[in-house]
Amino acid sequence: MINAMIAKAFVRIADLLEIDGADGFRVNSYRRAARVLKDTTEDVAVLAAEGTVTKLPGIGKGAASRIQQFIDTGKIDVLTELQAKLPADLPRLLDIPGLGPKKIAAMHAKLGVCGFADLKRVIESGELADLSGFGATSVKRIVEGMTFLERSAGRTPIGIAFPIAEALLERVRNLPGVQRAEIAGSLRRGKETIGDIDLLCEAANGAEVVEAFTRFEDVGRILAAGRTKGSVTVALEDGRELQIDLRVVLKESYGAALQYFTGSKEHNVRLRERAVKRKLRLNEYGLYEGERQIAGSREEDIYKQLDAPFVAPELREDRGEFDDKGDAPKLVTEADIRGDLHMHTVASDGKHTIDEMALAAKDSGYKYIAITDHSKSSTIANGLGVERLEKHLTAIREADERIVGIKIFAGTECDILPDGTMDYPDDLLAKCDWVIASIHSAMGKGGSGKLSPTERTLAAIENRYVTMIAHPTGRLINRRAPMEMDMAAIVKAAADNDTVLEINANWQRLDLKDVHVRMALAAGATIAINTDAHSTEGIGVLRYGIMTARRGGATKRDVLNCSTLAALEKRIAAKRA
Ligand code: DGT
Ligand code: CA
Ligand code: CA
Ligand code: ZN
Repeated sequence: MINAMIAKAFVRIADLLEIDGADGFRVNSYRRAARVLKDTTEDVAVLAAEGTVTKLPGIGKGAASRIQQFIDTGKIDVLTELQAKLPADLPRLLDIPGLGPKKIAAMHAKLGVCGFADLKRVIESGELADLSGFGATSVKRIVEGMTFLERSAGRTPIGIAFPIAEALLERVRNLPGVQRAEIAGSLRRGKETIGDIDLLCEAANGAEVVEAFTRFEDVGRILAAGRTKGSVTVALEDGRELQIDLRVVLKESYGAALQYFTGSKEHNVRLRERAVKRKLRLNEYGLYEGERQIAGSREEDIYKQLDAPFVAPELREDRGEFDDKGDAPKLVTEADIRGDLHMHTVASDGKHTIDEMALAAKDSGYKYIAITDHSKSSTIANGLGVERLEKHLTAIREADERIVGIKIFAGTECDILPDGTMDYPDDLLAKCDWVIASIHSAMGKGGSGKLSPTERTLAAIENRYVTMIAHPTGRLINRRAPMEMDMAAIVKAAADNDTVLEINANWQRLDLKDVHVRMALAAGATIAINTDAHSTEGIGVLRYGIMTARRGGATKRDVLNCSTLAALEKRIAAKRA
């Protein structure tokens, strides 16, 4: 649907208007219209064709004409004019976490800041801290935001890169002469963000394959095109470019090349050391004893000939993957998952009903789900007050009666408040089958009498009705740094109190992240891999959570939602007893 694109353009207009110092009423009308467009289930293109867009709340004649303009031309004049009017670098400051349009407007108007270079200058000179509305703490937060942005710059979240890579892979596989093809690089290792996409294929006619690859539609620029390698770019929705490398190799080198280009570089260094120790030579063409190739066509053979267990791609980070003497761990797979314990519906900020979510989950082969809408303090997410929650629990249980073949737990995603208490009283939590606790507000450090995120989380972990902590560190990949937390204390408390820690599979979160999963498992805590789906399509992000779990070394025994319904029910009861 075009709704999301128009909503994005409206948010952009609101941001730029605000930077430009426009009056608040005008700014807010764009923001409100954007929210309405995002929330409505009706296709705005259809409404526009019928001439009924203004029926939507908050969409007046002006907004309607801008929507029409976008549908007709893909552009909106107001936006084009604002972009021309403001210094080109100025809106980019919006990418800095913790820096909004109001502050940017002030530094532009009062200090003449036009972009990153100016911002750095007024920070160093102290002018920014002296500006009214800023101060030392606020400047410190901006500096942290800039550092965070620099570190994440240029890396693409896996959830954006993976679908692009899969579509290209499919087309490479269909090219004449191509025998087999796979995704390599950091994407095959399931890293949360990737620098570029690496594809590998086997074919004898390399030059032709590369040539055809560079002519795929969607290709932006061609960076290189030879007999064994092609590099191109594709444009991303946010205007950035993503690089794709395709390597073409012969049959006898395919496995060695797959191993080499999967990386990581650090893992490859360790593997090559093993080869050297055995007086062998390893490169992207094969494993050699003198001039004789002893492995190359199949990736497994490389590891076997080096007396190493086959290391799953997700573990190839030189984090001790060669230390285990016995068999490699049997990492969790998507097929092991039997249910989803974190899902939203239209009752709070989801798009689909209880029945729609349950049926979609059942179609995916799930045996159980938990419906967990937001609690009352999450007002922007339309969180449920006490009465609405009680009604909702009844509705979920009715749906559970009605729909056969899948168990639907009546749950809640309850906010952990700034004072460490839960957003609902214990007697209400006791009425839920499944209680998720999570932090959605006041994510700063705490201090001066306020509780820290660690203290709040520990309080929730110790609550006997809380079964799971969702997205424990609160980060948003490339957008918001994690809360500062004592993860060692949290994983230990989770293990001690039988409270589950979530891997939120949403690719913007992936929280817990890989190294935290490792810590949690080492401490003896149980994890769950959930989608936090806000729509039936949201169920599809599970794969990213699985890759993160595998990077953390998780087997199906470590993952609560791999257990049977009976075992799950026993576990929930045990914590409450
Ligand atoms: P990225 O793209 O930054 O997310 O990370 P990777 O791991 O995909 O790195 P990339 O695309 O530069 O190279 C793909 C793989 O190729 C890398 O994981 C290992 C291998 N490789 C590339 N250059 C070297 C190198 O100089 N030495 C070794 N040992 N391996 C390399
Ligand atoms: Ca790469
Ligand atoms: Ca690459
Ligand atoms: Zn949620």
